[in-house]
Amino acid sequence: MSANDAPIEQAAAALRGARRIVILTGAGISAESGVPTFRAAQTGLWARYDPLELATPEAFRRDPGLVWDWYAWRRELIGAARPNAGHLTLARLERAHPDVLLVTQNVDGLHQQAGSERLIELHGNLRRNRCSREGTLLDADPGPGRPPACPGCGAPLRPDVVWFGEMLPAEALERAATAAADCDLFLSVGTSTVVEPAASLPFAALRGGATVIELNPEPTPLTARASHVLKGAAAALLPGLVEHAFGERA
Ligand code: BJW
Repeated sequence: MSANDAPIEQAAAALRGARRIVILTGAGISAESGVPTFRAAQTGLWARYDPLELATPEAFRRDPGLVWDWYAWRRELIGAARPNAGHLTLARLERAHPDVLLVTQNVDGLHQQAGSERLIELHGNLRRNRCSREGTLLDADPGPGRPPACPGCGAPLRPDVVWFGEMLPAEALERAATAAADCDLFLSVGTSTVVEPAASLPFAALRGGATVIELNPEPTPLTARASHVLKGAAAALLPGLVEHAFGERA
């Protein structure tokens, strides 16, 4: 690899030589599927809605109907969304390489729809509900009510997502942190790298000696430390990156 090679070729060479790959995704990978990100200045969810009014346990206790309705709207949005070339490429990468772990902060389920199987969801999944008292998970249509009542105990149902101030699922976080510390290549795609503890994962990978590739149209707190920076949209850049790295195998 020479100094004249384009960033994508350098990143592809690192990917090709990697034994253990961890990929962290954020809202940016679903942007081209029509799912709004959180922090974009004009179009992001937090530009229009106050996270403290909607994405905290206190907000749900204060006004469960408002929170339920907001998530019902988001559910409709993601229900209509389809995986894009970025999601599909990561699923292909998993089939082309023996040791790939995908860690997502997204709650939209689009990686599963694209065919990814070795997947950790750090912030839950909006397609599921759970009982706000006992934690019982419910996949099925929860029935009427704002929010509907748990069929087991009658407590209000809530979306099975992680709100600010809540702990992430312990086993998922533990597996993701261990994999990040042990990998030799970490690919961060479409995340602003500001929400903890997920934001610490690429830095744990760097401390473990991994090569870190960041793919994002905008700079983040990771950009200055990343080994390779690919500036652009996930659906546009990921297919070329994986094609350069693995050719017809992916
Ligand atoms: C593209 C693109 C394209 C655009 N292609 N890219 C330590 C220090 C300071 C604070 C804390 C800390 N530890 C914990 C905290 C508090 C808090 C936190 O981190 N706050 C920070 C904001 C300061 N963390 C928590 O509360 C977490 N819990 C926890 O740690 O418990 C223990 C504890 C609690 C309190 C104190 C201390 C310890 C829980 C975090 C839960 C996050 N939940 C949400 C909502 C989920 C449900 C829902 O969907 O409504 O998760 S918030 C939201 O942010 C969502 C996302 O998963 C998450 C990350 O956002 P993401 O994915 O990065 O999206 P964006 O919009 O920020 O960025 C998109 C990126 O894509 C941008 O960079 C674009 O440029 C890029 N992009 N188009 C590629 N086409």
